[in-house]
Amino acid sequence: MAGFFSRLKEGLNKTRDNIVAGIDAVFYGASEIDDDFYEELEEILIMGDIGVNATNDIIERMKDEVKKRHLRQPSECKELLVESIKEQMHVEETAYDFEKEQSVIFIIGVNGVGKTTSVGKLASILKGQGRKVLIAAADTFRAAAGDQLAEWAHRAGVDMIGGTEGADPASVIYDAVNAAKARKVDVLICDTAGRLHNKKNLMEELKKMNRIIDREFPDAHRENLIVLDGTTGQNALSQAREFGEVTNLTGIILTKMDGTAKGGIAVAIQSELNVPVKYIGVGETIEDLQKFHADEFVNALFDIENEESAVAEKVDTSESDMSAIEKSTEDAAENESDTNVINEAVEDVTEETIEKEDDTSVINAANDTVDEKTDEVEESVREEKPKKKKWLFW
Ligand SMILES: Nc1nc2c(ncn2[C@@H]2O[C@H](COP(=O)(O)OP(=O)(O)O)[C@@H](O)[C@H]2O)c(=O)[nH]1
Ligand SMILES: [Mg+2]
Repeated sequence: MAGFFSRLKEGLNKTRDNIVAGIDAVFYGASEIDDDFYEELEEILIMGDIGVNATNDIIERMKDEVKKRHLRQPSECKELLVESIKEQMHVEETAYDFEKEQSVIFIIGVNGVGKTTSVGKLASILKGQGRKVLIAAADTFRAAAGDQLAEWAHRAGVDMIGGTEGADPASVIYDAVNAAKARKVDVLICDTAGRLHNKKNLMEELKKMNRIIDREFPDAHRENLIVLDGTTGQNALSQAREFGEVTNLTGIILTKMDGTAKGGIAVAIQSELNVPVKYIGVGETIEDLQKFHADEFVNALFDIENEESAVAEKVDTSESDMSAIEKSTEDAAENESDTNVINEAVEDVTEETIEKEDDTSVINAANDTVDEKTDEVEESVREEKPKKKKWLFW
């Protein structure tokens, strides 16, 4: 989880440079909250691919809050921005009900966006949750597509139903749905083609596959996820609209969020389409898909450390923290030797008390040593208390 947060943060470097530097200039450059301030902010957000709808919502909300809270300084608005993006992108926990129920996940999207890869990653996540997963290779258009998915099935450790090249994709779906029922599979994930001989053909084929699932498996929870490539910016929106005409989209998998400067598209997609981003991909390996968490995403985007990542990343990377850990280990060792000194002093006192019962001055001196050492130990223990979490508003 924390490792994923580091990858997400690193992946969003370019987006952060693209959007956040500009936003900073507005928040810290403007002298007052006036029309110019709002206009400049609006321009930066739209240029950062956040989209017209989301930008308007953000600005309107900011205006309201500025009035309500009697804010005067432009810099005070930054937190409002962060909060309103988080709110806009919040995904309800019920959006993931399909993970727990008997469901069919239909994966669609144009060529090369990362469908097959995401099917593999998702199969691995669900298998990890103890679900029985089956995947269907309904991209029979390209010869290599079935082999590529078989490789992912192998990596994820799940079964696959496929068809030969050129086979009718709807018949693969038919077989897979019936195999899923017969084998009492929890989740069937269907990979599909991104391109057929022409677009109309593809859309008709998708409708047909949908009808087969509806007819053959009416009780299954249906989840239709469109895969969109985060690097394509606004194009992703038009793809989603087109596929939305033939399939009832229930969620989005946003891939390639590593290394894009257009990560702001995640905000636009959610607000323009009113379909939640449910997963994001930040790399090509099997671990690089994660549920979308608005707080985590916005914190990564705005470089705000959150609790889990702060703990893990400190241990992970920070050299100064490593030396702090070493130092506290040394301190602990010292404390131990201090404790020995105390014990020795106590033993000395006891022996001497027995030997010279009337020699109170020796006892007092030894007691002083004990008190001193106890103070020192307590002091060093106090210094070792963990530091409070830190919020980095840049
Ligand atoms: N960097 C990166 N590459 C990805 C991600 N998801 C998929 N890819 C790559 O995108 C390419 C196309 O993926 P593929 O799953 O075959 O796309 P499909 O045509 O939609 O099935 C492959 O080289 C993948 O490794 C991601 O989240 N990040
Ligand atoms: Mg594919």
